Amino acid sequence: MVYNDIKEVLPHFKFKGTYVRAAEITSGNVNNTYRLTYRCNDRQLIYTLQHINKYVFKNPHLVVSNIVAVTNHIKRKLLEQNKDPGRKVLEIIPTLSNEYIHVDKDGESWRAYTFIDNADALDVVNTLSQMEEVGRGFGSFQKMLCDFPAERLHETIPNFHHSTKRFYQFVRALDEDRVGRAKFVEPESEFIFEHRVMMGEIIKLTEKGVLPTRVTHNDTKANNVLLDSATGKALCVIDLDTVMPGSVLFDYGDAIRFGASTAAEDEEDTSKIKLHMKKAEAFTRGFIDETTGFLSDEELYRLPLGVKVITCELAMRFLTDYINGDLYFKVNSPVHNLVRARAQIALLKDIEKQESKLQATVDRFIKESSNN
Ligand code: GN1
Ligand code: MG
Repeated sequence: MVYNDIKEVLPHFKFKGTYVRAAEITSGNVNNTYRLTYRCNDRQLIYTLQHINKYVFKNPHLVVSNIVAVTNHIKRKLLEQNKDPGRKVLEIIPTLSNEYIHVDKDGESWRAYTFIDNADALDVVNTLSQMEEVGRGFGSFQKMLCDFPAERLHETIPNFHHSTKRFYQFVRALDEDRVGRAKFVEPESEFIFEHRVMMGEIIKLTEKGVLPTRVTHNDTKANNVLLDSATGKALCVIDLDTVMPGSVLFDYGDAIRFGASTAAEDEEDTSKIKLHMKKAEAFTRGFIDETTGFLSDEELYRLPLGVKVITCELAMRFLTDYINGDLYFKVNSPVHNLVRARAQIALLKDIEKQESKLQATVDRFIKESSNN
């Protein structure tokens, strides 16, 4: 089944050896991803192939151009530090015509990576040491890119984390009510309206120049850091599609939102959804350890704001997509986006309850790491 979907695409890439099998990886909400196995001189080679969602990424060539720029920069840094970039940075497989994207006969875009083997991408973070490593992974990603001029990157999804513009998109969706779902989302919509000022704070501080714009990952879910299966240490940051200019507060916030929640992003039973403070603490330790020295105090002390803003923004994005009839995120049922939105709202309510504890944790690690 999977092979039939991709068989015309495979010969266009410079994969080594002969094709053995393909399996779909279903964890992403936007692109379709396949794990490919090839055999070359008795060795097994694994690749990742992705079909890029055109509705989300209007210009896939700009997406890969950002990825190439960023991965080359990281590779150069690793070599300067005498480190082997082999398993520490993604490598794109070119097409036979030396492009990074293959456009098929239907105009669909595809790209491929080498697969980093013996590494785990955690959908659920079980232990505190894993969570600390995820923090180190995203922190060192920031560190390696802290001297990369953000303005060189394309804004591949304009206003991706512009929470205020996203709020206007949400209001427009409610007004248009294309599929008649607005009547089902009154309490959730009220929650978003009540939080609109808080949601605009990062944008406001950035516009005022209090917060800098730097290269950010913008999708810092725990499963976007690969951990070495043997040592448990952070190896490599993946899913670089949304690497763009942005605020570090979103990267910190999104990682806590996803990795330090006691339940899945689409948990139906909202009573199960809380902020797991110990996991938040573990992530913060790893992240701050890697990022003090180049993040400003204005950024460091405001990291907890990122957790609130991104959780609210994502609740609103899921709700907007539900109202629009599920155009953006992949769904497994007609209420999937609504369930996701409710889960994010439940999480935000608990984050608000534990906000001062989270702030105290962040303050403590900033002080500890500046004393070292
Ligand atoms: C999407 O497809 P995935 O899982 O990499 C989305 C993120 C959301 C995330 C929520 C380009 O990411 O912004 O935070 O779902 N990516 C895009 O799970 O919109
Ligand atoms: Mg992503």
